[in-house]
Amino acid sequence: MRLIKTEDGPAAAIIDRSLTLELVRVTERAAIASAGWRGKGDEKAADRAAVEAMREELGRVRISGRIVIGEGERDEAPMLYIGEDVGGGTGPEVDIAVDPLEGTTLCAKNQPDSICVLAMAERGGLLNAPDVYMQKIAIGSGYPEGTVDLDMSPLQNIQSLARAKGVPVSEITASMLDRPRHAALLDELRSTGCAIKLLSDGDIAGIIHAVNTEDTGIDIYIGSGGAPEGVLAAAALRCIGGQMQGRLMLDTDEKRHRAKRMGIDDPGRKYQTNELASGDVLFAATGVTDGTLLQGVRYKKNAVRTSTVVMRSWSQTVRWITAEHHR
Ligand code: VTB
Repeated sequence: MRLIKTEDGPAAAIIDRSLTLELVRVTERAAIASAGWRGKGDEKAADRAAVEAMREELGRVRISGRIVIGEGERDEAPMLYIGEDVGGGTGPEVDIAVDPLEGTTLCAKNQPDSICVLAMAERGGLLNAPDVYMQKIAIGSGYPEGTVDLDMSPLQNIQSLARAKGVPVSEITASMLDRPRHAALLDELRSTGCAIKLLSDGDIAGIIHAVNTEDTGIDIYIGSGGAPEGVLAAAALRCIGGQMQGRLMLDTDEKRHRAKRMGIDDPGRKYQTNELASGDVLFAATGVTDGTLLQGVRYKKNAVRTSTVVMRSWSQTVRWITAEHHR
């Protein structure tokens, strides 16, 4: 992955850079814990292991952290629930978004791109998104602003992207989650003649892949996935560049009320990358299963090896860290 300057330029470095390595410890620990459940067909156990490990390790980090994207609301999640205070309690006040095990099904089936993910931002920097679907669209950097837009049709988006890239539509590859709710979108995309990569799960990795076209061959991510995953993907894009838009799908009164309680006044708002994750942002992900983004946890005789990517928006540094943890 190349180092790309984001359009809005670096924000002030509010978060101490030494925290980047602390975050790596947290996602590494969660990945090792959930890897024990890889390929064992038990999604819940894999997720629980990641959550417990992540929470324990976060407790050692010198931050006054608050979970804004987590395992759910207080009454539905015992740990890493929205609003929970995490961290050692001293140090900077930061907001934390976690997906302790992104792609629980991928982990349970030992399929590619199950990852443990965490983002940190200065207080107020991450959209407090309810656990609803979000419409998402993302492309790499280097295209004019507005090349794609959630308010354009899939056909218009693909044609506009192909024009901007200078290739025929048939040479564009889009990726999206393979879901029945995407049937109409899939038909429309097929009618454009572009290629489509269907993902069984994991749209954080899916969006990162779409902005990293040179390595993956994927030009655009499109479709709906979890809103929490949308905020985490935006945090990564603040560090590596690319354009993303997201819009919460608040199609019932219950969802609109839930969003309002979380401070969302305009249910139809279209968010840009830097409105989903603003200011100084750190992002870390460790591979659980082998994937295109990261290698999974590997067991060796006396050690366990992990692969992590950690990024920082202020410097736009992207570090790939392979670690050997002695047993
Ligand atoms: C995505 C994907 C996740 O949920 O956000 C998706 O990133 C959205 O929900 O890995 P549906 O599964 O209902 O489409 C996951 O697939 C699983 O949490």
